[in-house]
Amino acid sequence: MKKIGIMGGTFNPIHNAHLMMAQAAYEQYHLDEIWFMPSKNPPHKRKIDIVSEEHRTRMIQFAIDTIPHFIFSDLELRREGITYTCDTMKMLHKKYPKARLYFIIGGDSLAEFAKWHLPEKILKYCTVLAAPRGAVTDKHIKELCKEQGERFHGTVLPVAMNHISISSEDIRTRICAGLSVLSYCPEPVDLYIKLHGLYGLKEERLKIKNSTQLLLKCLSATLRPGRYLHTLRVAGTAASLAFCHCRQPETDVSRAELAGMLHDCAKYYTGEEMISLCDKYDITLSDTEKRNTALIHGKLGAYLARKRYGICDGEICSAISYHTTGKPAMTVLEKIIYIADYIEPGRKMDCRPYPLNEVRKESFQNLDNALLMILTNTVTYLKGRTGEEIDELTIQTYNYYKGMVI
Ligand code: DGI
Ligand code: FE
Ligand code: FE
Repeated sequence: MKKIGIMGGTFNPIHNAHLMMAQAAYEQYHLDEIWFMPSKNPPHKRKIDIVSEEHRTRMIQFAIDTIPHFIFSDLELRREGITYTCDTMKMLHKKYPKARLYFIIGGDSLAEFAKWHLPEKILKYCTVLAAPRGAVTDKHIKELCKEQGERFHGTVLPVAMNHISISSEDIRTRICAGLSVLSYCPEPVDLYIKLHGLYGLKEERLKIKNSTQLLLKCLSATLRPGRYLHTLRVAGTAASLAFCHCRQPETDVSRAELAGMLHDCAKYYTGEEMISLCDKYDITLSDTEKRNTALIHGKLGAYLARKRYGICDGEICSAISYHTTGKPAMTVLEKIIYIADYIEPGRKMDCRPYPLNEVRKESFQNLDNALLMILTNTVTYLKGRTGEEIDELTIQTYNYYKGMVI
């Protein structure tokens, strides 16, 4: 029988005490998995600063990505209206009748259990595991578990762990006061907060200039793991193409590498977020871009490269900006990024009419020929997809290179 532990909460933001509590419950009760299940933002405005569901989701994912038995669950985020724990537990019980459910909470929450919505119903579907937290110390926790279990006719068991005084509220207060939270939450979460100026922090605080290591840390704290690995491969491929085609390999190889690393740096935002960020930063979007938000991440990425990562090299920024559509009369660096994105070794797609390996070979012979092969493939692919709108710039680029290559 599979034993699933559920960690609920706002995770505003997730921190090390959440992770330690989950791990302690996992070990002591031999659980198979722990599901981190953030709750929805309340529809009415509240006093405390709850950041968007997307931000909270991504911070949780970065905190647990490398731990195989910690799993992200968007079950509560996807549900309509107010979500009560008792309903979530009932739903899980119905969906997974063979699993045993454990709901993991802090002792401070257990002390308030009577105020929860239908505590008896919660205990009907799951066992509550409570860890020392807040005013409820390791000395009190056993007694409190027994008391609440008897009162609400269910099983409430203690999780033994050292009392850790980290809370999301502490973190928000420290950030607002400009203090470090590095020992309070995993490093990627700390970086994510800084990069997005969450909890009252000024976004401008983080200026990164040419420090590759820090840049990579920031990218891996914002991009999903697969996308991050893709950007590393594009950077490597772009560097190789620069070796092959650039006149000044000493400088151009590292510029190509940097542009490759950053080309998808805005790719993690949802379409809605991208539209609202472009509005905020005065980036003009065409109607086609508003309808097909997959086209926006180049423009927004170029903005982030400049403002967030301090890249002043205009050609690197324009290579990022045009990497999805291309544009007529591209510079060598712009071509290299466009091509590297398509041919990087992780790409496995079935390309027509030009197979990927042919495009790869041609890329190291003649950039314009390779470009036309990719554009032909892309236009063919987009035409074959019903309802897919081809961007005006993609068409212009295709026509331009079709006219150029004999
Ligand atoms: O960001 P990547 O996935 O690495 O690659 P990309 O920047 O080339 O983006 C690929 C996406 O962009 C893919 O979903 C297809 C889409 N795309 C590219 N050109 C056009 C396009 N979508 C539309 N609607 N029109 C285009 O002209
Ligand atoms: Fe892209
Ligand atoms: Fe890409």
